[in-house]
Amino acid sequence: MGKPVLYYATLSPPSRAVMLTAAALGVELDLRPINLLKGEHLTPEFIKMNPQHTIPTLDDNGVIIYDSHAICSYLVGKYGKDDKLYPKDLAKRANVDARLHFDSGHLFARGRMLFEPILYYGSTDCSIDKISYIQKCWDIMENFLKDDAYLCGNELTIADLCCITTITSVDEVAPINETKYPKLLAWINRMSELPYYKNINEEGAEEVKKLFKEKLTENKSKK
Ligand SMILES: N[C@@H](CCC(=O)N[C@@H](CS)C(=O)NCC(=O)O)C(=O)O
Repeated sequence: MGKPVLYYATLSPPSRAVMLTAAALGVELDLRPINLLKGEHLTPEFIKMNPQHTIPTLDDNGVIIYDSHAICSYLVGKYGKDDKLYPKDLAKRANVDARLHFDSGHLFARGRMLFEPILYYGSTDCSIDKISYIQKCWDIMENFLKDDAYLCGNELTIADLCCITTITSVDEVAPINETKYPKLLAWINRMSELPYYKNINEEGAEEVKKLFKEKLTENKSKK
């Protein structure tokens, strides 16, 4: 059996979430970079594999999975020595699933509404409405955290690994107020102390922030 192949980009938060999960599990991936700006995800071969043409896409010896959240839960089920990152207990699992859907449906979705038109379609729309819509997530996350270390209690789960990559990609354009969100900021610091965090998340998050600023300036200069 070969290593699971991951089609990814470091600037993609969901790709980094899968890489963090693999690192937490000690699973080695065969990493295949995809350049979204060059449209490498839109080739007929890629679309045949993933009709949604998104990264990350996993090919685990013929098992094709797309959507980072589905990939992360698959990796824990298939390669985890235990179920801590994605508990089998139904109530605990439902809680983790709820946070994963929060990432998909709220956090990442709102970030994407702001980022994608600027990165790919020449837009200059960095309106306060889009920014404050992202920041509404900070209220919700502050409440998720209660007095716990992680988003689903005191055990790290894939919900943390998925949300952290999104939040650290958008927190410059949608800043997190220190006074209003101390628990959220403490959680971000806690996540940044994971041994595999720096290599996998930090550079990619900086890369997407830089690209966002460059594209916004470039798009504005063309108007
Ligand atoms: N919910 C998906 C979102 C994946 C996604 O939208 N990825 C972006 C890059 S961050 C992408 O591939 N965009 C290209 C496209 O949608 O055509 C996941 O978690 O994997």
